[in-house]
Amino acid sequence: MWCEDHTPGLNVPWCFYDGPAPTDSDPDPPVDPGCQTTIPPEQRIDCFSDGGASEPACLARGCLWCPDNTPGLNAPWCFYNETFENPFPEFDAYRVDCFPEGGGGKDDCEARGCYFHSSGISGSPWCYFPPDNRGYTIVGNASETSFGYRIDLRRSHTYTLFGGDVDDIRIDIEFQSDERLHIKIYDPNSQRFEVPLDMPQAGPKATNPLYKVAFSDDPIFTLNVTRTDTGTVIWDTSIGGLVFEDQYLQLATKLGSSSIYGFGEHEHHSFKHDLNFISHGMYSRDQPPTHTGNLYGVYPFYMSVEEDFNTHGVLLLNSNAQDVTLQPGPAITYRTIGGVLDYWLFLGPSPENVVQQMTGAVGRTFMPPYWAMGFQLSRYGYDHIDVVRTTVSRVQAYDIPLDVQYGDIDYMDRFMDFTYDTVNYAGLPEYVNQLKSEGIYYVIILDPCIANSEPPGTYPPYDEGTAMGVWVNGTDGVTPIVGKVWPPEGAVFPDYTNPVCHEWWIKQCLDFKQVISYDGLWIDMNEPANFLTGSTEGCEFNTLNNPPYKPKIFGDVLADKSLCPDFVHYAGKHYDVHSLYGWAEGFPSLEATRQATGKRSIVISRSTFPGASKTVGHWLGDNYSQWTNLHYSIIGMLEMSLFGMPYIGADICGFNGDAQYDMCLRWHQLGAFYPFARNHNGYGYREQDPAAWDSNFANNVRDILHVRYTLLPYVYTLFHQSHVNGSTVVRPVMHEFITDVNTHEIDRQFLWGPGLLISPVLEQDATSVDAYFPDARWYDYYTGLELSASNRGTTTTVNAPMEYLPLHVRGGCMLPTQQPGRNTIYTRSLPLGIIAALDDTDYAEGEIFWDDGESIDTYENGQYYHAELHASKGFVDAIITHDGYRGVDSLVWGTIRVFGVGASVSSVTVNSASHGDFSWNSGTGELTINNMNAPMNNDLKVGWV
Ligand code: MIG
Repeated sequence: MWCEDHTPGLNVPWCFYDGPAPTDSDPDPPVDPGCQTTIPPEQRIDCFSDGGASEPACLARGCLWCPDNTPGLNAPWCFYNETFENPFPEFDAYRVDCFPEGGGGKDDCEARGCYFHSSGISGSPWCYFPPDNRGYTIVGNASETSFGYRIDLRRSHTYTLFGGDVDDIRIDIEFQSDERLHIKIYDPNSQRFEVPLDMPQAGPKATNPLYKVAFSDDPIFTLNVTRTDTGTVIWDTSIGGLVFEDQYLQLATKLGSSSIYGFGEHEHHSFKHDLNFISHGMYSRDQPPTHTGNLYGVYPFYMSVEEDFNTHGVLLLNSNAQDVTLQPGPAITYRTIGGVLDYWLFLGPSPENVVQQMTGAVGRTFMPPYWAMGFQLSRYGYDHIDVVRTTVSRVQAYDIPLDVQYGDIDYMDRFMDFTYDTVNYAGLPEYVNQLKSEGIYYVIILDPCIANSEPPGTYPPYDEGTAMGVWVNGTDGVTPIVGKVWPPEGAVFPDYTNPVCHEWWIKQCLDFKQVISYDGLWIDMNEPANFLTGSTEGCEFNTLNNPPYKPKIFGDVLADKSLCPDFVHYAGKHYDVHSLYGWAEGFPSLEATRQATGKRSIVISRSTFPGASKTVGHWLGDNYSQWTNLHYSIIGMLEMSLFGMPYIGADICGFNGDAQYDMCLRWHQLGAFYPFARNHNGYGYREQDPAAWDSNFANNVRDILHVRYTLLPYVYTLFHQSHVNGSTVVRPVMHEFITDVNTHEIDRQFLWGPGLLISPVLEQDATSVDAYFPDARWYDYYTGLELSASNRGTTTTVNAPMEYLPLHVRGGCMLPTQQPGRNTIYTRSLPLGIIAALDDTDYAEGEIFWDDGESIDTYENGQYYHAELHASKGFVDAIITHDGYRGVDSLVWGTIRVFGVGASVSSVTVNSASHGDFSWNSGTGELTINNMNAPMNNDLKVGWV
């Protein structure tokens, strides 16, 4: 044979024997017969699914080796000398992977007590749990208890996946309320880690539950949850796969519907999930958004819309590294490597009910101050305080609304918390006070970590923290571990699960308030992030740091970009509490900034967990200055709404990369409707604040922010409702129109509350939007013109030239408004107003919540104003239902816009007095009443004929 070969360094002969070379003892060796099989490539069963096949290794397994390069087929070259029948093809879509770590040939599979069959569905595992054996069986009788059921189970087999099997487990099924069902699967003989959230306790069994629970033991234990009035399956664990090992807990269940939303924190590319064996890993991580990658926060929560449009939600309260796989069955498989299986089911039945019930259990959002509704500006890389001054001034020069300016780590001295750079940021304390006098608040970033090698006595945060013993410790439980992050020279990690750490942190924040008079805190890097793997010493090799199953998360090891799992916190091993780090930091941070300012304040946090919104808002992290990221930010917001995190937004114009003009302008239009509306930029990228482009850009941003500011009383009222009832602020369209399946996949449009539809342009060069309008009356926000009846329930192309954001008000809704201005300090004394959009019955209603916008717990203390708004043919009123805030004594109602007034209007009365300043537009049907000057502390009654 002659085959040239140029592999560097190999020096193989170009002329060689075709087969084994002749030797003295065997001068004529047989030629290798080559591959001999009648099995066609498409029917081959991979004998080397664990990867790395070679011919000798393959033959050693007794399998066949036949290279095949059929394009598109990807046939295994090493395969079994047989084909396997699939006895249960109808089960392909439900299969629960018995080799989740990858690999697993037939023998390895069967050694786990699992089935090995080929599958007709791509992505369906070939090694899967048998549905009807290999599980647990009931010990004795399942007992009915005062709260529901307690069931003791025993392992029915001797197989194992990763060892550490728990033979005896217990399930408590608590009928906590008619809507809330708690199912906890745990080890009754050994205390395992449980998430320290203050969850509702079991009381007497609910009397009229929306759910029914059944179980069977034939031949293994399975659990079945259905909706009482429809019989719809919520959960049905009869697909097998219940595993309870020390470091591997798994539960799989059939679902009654393929309409699944949620799980986080991820960058998802559609709001509604693809169930084709897609996995979602969860473990908090300093990770710029990457499709399907585990990001900063952890939310093991999904919402499901049943086929008859009832909705339910399920929370797995577990903080260990974990993943879920969605199967097309539909089904779901949960896998976590620690803790217990602690499920909370919320039966809705509406999507808003589900979010209200979930937040009712984990905790509802903090009430943001009014100024937090305003526009906010930030960047990483204001290298000098003069750059901040220049930026703020030019934004002010264009009269662009601005409520909050941020200080990123640039303000610090060598990136150390509780210091500022007295060279490049000389004069910062005075500048912050100046901003405040102009009505602009200042929020500073704080990273968790504290420099550990300053000369003793020069850096109190470290000295005091060390004295109080507040750091995360190594495995001995007493020696603080050291990482490199911000600050990069070496830092210790505060253990926010320790109450003593709270004291220390609050004191540092209070002390620093004397230096920089900040108004709120931005807590970053709290996954916790580390530029090293584990610590300066790395990590030991052990079962916590190197668990037998690593969930489908980024990094070769759990310690990647973070701490070693065997490090010790007050509340447990880092292994268990890792994803709770940011959640735990939120509490003392809000407490600190509240004590420091004496006001309601805000904390914005990067890593969050269910219940975190009690103390913090969240931004979607280090996104990219790319068009695709506009769309993803809507999906991210919608998901955070489901997770009960309403104060949410993405970095407007993107963090990573240089923004471009059109994209950044469109992004301001979209971002004007982020509840947390902040333009933030990464280090070294081109300036992207709204005044950094040209006057056309700046004027457009001012205009759209004026629309936002006009609607601030509405969004503030939505936050009040979220704080009190747990409803969403940014609301999926689906939530309001659940019986319209066309709304179930909408993730390019979103609502503010029930009444305002936002349909932004998300693509380069587009000058129109294909917007879906569910069946309702819709009015153009700007002109009051009603959408034509023939477009109801259809996708309609709406014009959207460069300077225009399509906004529509829904018939039936009333939105409180206020005259816009350069920031909320000014606007809060301007006249308020009302937009009333009449529905098919010529009716509309709404409400307004108003208080001083900054005191803590004004609702709880009764120091607020609340009015119900009503409108119909011929009248609008605002009826006060609570009058506990005297600040309204100096406020007036100014303007009312009524949409959908079909007949001409000849006269108007305001509180019984004739009022001449009105107009009715025959082209649009909008009645506008101006300059009413009606006192807000009286009921308002406006009539017309
Ligand atoms: O290593 O503080 O996500 O918003 O500007 C980067 C600097 C640390 C990450 C945050 C980003 C912030 C940046 N921080």
